[in-house]
Amino acid sequence: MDPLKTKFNEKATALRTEIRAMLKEHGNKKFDEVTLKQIYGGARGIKTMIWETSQLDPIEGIRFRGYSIPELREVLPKGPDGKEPRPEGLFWLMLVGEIPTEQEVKWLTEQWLTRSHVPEHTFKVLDSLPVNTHPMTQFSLAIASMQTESCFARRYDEGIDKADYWDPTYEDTMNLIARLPRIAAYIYRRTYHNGDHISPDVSQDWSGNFAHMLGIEGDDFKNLMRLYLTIHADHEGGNASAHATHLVGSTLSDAYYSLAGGMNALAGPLHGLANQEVIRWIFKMLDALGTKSPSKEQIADYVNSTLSSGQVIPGYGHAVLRQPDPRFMAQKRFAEEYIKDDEVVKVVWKIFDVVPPILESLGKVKNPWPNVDAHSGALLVHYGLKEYSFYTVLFGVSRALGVLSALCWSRALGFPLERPKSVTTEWVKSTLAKM
Ligand code: FAM
Repeated sequence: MDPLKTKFNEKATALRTEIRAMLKEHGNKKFDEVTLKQIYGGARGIKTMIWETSQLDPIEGIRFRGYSIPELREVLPKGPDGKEPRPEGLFWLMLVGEIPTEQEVKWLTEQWLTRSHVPEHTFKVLDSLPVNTHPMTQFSLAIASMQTESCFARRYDEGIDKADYWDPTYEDTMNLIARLPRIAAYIYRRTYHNGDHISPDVSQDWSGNFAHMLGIEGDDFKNLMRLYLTIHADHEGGNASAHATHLVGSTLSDAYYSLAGGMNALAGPLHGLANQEVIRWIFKMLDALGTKSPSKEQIADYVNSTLSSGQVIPGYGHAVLRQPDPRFMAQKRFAEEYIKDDEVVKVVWKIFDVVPPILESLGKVKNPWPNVDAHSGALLVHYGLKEYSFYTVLFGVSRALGVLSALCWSRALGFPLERPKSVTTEWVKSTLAKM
């Protein structure tokens, strides 16, 4: 018996019935209007998708099933030393909308362990790539290569009933998430540690085992991984990795294809790749200034020179948020508690003082505050994970929890193929002429 699957099915059946009735009664009510600016402006803010697992408020930041990040830290079951939340618990919450018990989270950890076997050919695919292939390319290819194992694709071939799509999607989701730490660690060790791989430690939780396979021991790094893998998991449905996963999935491509699509979106510098860009930018700045402890004036000069060469300040700004990102604040809190004297961390905090007023003074940046990526690099570097081109893979392992639980909901609620309308500028001009 799979208690999570049973619970999910119960919740999904009830919500499906509720939505059907709601659509029957209110299906033609208006919920939004679209301006020309939004049509040309990346569809910012247009309400056009259902995403059950989390919702983003511009000021408060993300809430997962109603819980803010500080609240999650209180209520989710924690790692062995009781300090940081276990991402397994967040997955449970996102999938069924309930805070799991310690027992339920333990069950999930064990489930993922039993499902964690990576097919041999995936390692062969990875080993066939040049070792300097970007880790995100490796990650995306490894995920796609496991599509051979998709329960959904097999059941679809066999002629599955539409009403049951959610079931093999759930199985794919569980199997895929279970394998990601092994794949990510394999990529890390082959790329930066001469292929000196570390076997899983089945006595540990999902994050602890991941830290172990990366080759970074110590309880504090395991705690950092628990926090990191929790806070990066979901950011409602419109962000590029979530939306890409959703779009690919809406064609009934299985979880492997869908997640690979989402990871390709995460690999862009305006999205998940910003975490590598931030630390690269900081190290370039320290090099250029010739100091490990620059003054605020020196940082301000460097920020201005970055801006005047037409580049963005990585880790700052957001398409939705209009306050410091609570995910940034959660990492700052972690740094204050665990490593407050770290030199790079202190630089990150100085940048936090310096950058917002400068971006604000440009008069066009809608959010001058730091986002999730502004802090993570400094924490990782502290514990020895210095190879920053790997950072987006860590983000991806976490993001899979949100986008795949949302994919289960999309199949359970019977969401159709996504197909928004596009128009040409010619059409816009002729429509404007008639207005
Ligand atoms: N540095 C310099 N200029 C910035 C900026 C920044 N950090 N953030 C925004 N702007 C500029 C932006 O390029 C645009 O300029 P133009 O009109 O000349 O094209 C203008 O301000 C208005 O942009 P916006 O409406 O405030 O932001 P968008 O919604 O278009 O874009 C971001 C949002 C995140 C892509 C943008 O803030 C950015 O490029 N930030 C730096 C990259 C980054 O940190 N990305 C990670 C985002 C993170 F949350 C994630 O997805 N992991």
